[in-house]
Amino acid sequence: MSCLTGNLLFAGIPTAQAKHIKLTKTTVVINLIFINQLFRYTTMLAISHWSFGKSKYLFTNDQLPTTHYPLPTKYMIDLYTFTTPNGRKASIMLEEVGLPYNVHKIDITKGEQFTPEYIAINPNSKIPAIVDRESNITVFESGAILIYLAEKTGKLLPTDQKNRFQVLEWLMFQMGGVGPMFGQLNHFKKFAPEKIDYAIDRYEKETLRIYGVLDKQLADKEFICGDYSIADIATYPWVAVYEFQGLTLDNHPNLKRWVETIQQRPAVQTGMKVPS
Ligand SMILES: N[C@@H](CCC(=O)N[C@@H](CS)C(=O)NCC(=O)O)C(=O)O
Repeated sequence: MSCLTGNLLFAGIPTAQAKHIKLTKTTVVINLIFINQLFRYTTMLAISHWSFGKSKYLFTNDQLPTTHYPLPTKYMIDLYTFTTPNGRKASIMLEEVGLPYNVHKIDITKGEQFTPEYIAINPNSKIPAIVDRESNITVFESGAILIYLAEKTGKLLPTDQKNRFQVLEWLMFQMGGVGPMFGQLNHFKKFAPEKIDYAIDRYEKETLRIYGVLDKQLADKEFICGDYSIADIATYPWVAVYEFQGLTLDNHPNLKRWVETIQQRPAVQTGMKVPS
């Protein structure tokens, strides 16, 4: 007798087949096994429903596994980030404009950027990303996040066309030059399993050349575009790691003065510690 027939008997379905089945010892045993399994399954289901409901109240955001989305959150902006320069651009900006935010740590060393839940937020599987639940807008790419937050708050991005485009060109310079070049230097100098002199040399030369470009731009200005702006916020976390990269700013005094000025800002100090 098949399990299916046993199930029919258990369910008491008065089908023609079920009626004509003799209640042998085997039928009884099969039915008992089935009842036992059903009981275990329903108990499991009840427990998991109960604990899921409870978890909403028992856990804080930091304790919840980062792969569970959407998370119950306190503030309107969710920041998905990690302890890297690109992530810190977003946290510094949120601190500077004074928007409260929930921090969700995406541990890129554990591959959390590749979960389907995170890919739904950033299809490129990189940090940072933000979700603004007030406007229902999700933004990835750190440069876009800076522009979005500047526009949302009316801060750190001039509105007149000339100054606005000066900030945007230096922001693009950071996104297309500073970030990728300094990032590759980090990789080949600090993390690559194999030491490749050609790669280290290439990205170190390019990093030093970019230091020179920034140093010249800062010769007669306190900040990259005169006033403090998202161009500075984008660039700072990458220049600030010069010692980690085994470099010095001694040959670029304007850049050194700029780094020292920016690192005094309370918002920068707080933003650089996110995620803790
Ligand atoms: N252009 C992107 C770059 C983002 C990026 O490369 N993020 C790195 C951390 S700094 C990352 O998420 N890496 C994870 C990976 O490559 O798998 C941006 O500025 O947002």
